[in-house]
Amino acid sequence: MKKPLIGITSDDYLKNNTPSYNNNFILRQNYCSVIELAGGIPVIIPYSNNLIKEYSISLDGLIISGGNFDVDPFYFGESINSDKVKTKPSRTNFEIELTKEILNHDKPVLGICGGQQLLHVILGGKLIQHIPDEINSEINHEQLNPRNEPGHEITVKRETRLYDIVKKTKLNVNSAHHQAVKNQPENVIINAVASDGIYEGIECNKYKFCLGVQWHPEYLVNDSDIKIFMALVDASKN
Ligand SMILES: [Mn+2]
Repeated sequence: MKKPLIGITSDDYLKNNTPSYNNNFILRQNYCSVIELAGGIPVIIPYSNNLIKEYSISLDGLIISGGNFDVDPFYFGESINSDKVKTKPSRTNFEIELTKEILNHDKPVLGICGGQQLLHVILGGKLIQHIPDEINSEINHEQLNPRNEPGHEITVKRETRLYDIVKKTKLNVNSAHHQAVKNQPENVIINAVASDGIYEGIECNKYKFCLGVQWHPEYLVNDSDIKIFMALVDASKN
């Protein structure tokens, strides 16, 4: 049986912050190695708005990766309210258009960290623009220890897709985010929560497989993390 082709959106790296032929599309290796481990074929997706239709036809599933930037609050009807918000307009625009087209084909989508936040916005949700501005938390969601170690615990809600995948109500996860999902619009199910109330995962059962996690499971911090990628790969088989 053919292994499913899983696209992973890339980040951009502008050398000296100026557009030039030295620019790069980049992606951390473990996004790719976990897909290989889970039985899929990883492929890194460069941004080209001209190829969105072709990408959505060729790919069997999509990972929206994270990055050190934020979705422009314009997309959820707000203006920027924190100087900690950094945007990447061309990346966000491409990821929104690609994800919508993949969802139109009802192909599986997994949003990771900032990718989960983008997925939430596509599904009609809003984001907390900077957690410390809005929530008094005992948890530092930008953990200081390495990302291959846990940052905090989360509670997975029963009767969710995520629970079906991990079969546990408590997970120790890493945490590298200063924004978070803010609300629960129609069609969005919050499937995981931290002890301070910050939402740590979303899903939408309007689609075959539409899942977002606030942590970075590609670091395989706990035994359940690989199951998320196996579920994505499995759902991407036709
Ligand atoms: Mn967190």
